[in-house]
Amino acid sequence: MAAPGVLDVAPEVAAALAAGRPVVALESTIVAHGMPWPRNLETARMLEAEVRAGGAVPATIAILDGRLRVGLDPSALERLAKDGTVAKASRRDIAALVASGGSGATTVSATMAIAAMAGIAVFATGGIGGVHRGVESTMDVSADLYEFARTPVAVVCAGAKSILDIPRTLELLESLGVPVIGYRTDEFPAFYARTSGRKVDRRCETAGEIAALLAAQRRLGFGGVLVANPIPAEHALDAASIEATIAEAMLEADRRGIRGADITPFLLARLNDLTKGASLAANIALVRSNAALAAEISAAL
Ligand code: PSU
Ligand code: MN
Repeated sequence: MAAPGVLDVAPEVAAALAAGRPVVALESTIVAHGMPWPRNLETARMLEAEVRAGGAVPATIAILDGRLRVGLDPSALERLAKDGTVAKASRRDIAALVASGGSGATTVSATMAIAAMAGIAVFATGGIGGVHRGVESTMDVSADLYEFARTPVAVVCAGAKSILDIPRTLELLESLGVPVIGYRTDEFPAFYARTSGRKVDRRCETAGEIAALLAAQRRLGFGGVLVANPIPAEHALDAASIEATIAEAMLEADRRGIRGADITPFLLARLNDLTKGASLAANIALVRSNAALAAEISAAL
C-alpha cells in the first residue's frame, strides 16, 4: 500500500481489501460542495447503503486533519456535510493539506488518487469535471481528465453536464488514452439527460464486461476507465428545458465573476434553485444508480 503514515484506511475497508472482497470508493466534494444541507448527508448515507446492498463495502474518501481517510465513520461524514469551510481538494491540494494538517473534500481527481493508494479499483460519483465551455479564453480543464490518464481506477458517472463542453471533453479523453464505456448505451450521457448526441468509445452490456476491461487496463499498467451510466429514464429531466436553465445559471456566474474551482458548486446550487429542486432530485437518483452499478463491477472484478 502506498503512502504509509498518511493513509488511514477504515478497518472494515482494510479487511475487505485484504480478503479480496468488493469495495467501492465514493467522493466527498459532492457532499461538501455539490448538494445543500441536509440532503447532502442523507445522500452520502444512502449511497453507502446502496453500495452495501450491492454486496460491496463503501469507502467514502476525504482529507481530515492532514490524514488521507478511506472510509469515514458517521461523525466524520456529518462533519464534512455540515462544515461549510472544508476546502474543495483536487490532486494538487493533497500535499498541502497533508503538510498543514488541513481538511479537504476530495474531487474526482483526488478521490481516484487516494483510492488507488489504498488499492481500490472502482469509484462511483455523479458527474466528472471536464473541459469547460469557453476554454478558449479560460483554459479551464478539470484535473479529473488528467487523473484518468495516470490512475487505474474505474469511475462510474452519469456523463458530464452541459455546463461542460462535451465534445471537447471527449476529444481530450481520447488524447489522454482513456477508454469511455457506455453502460447499455451508444451515446455519452449528459448527466440530467440520457443522451448528448455524442458517441461513447465502446458499449458494454454487463458489469462483467466492464470489469474485464478494467482488469486488462490494470494488467497493461494503463490508467483509468470512464464508465458512463445514463440517468434512469424515469428520473431524467427534459433536455431542452434543463439546457436553457443551465445557460441562464452560466450567464449569472459570468456576471458575478465566478470562475475556477468555484464554478461547479455555484452552478449546481443555482440550478437547484431555478428548477425548484428538480435538478437535485435527478442528481440524487443518478448517483444512486451509479453506486449500484459500481458495486456490481467491483463484485465482478
Ligand atoms: N459534477 C457534479 N457534482 C460535483 C462535481 C462535479 O455534478 O460535485 C465535483 C466533482 O468532485 C468533480 C469536481 O471532480 O466537481 C470538478 O471540479 P472542477 O471542475 O473544479 O475540476
Ligand atoms: Mn477548473
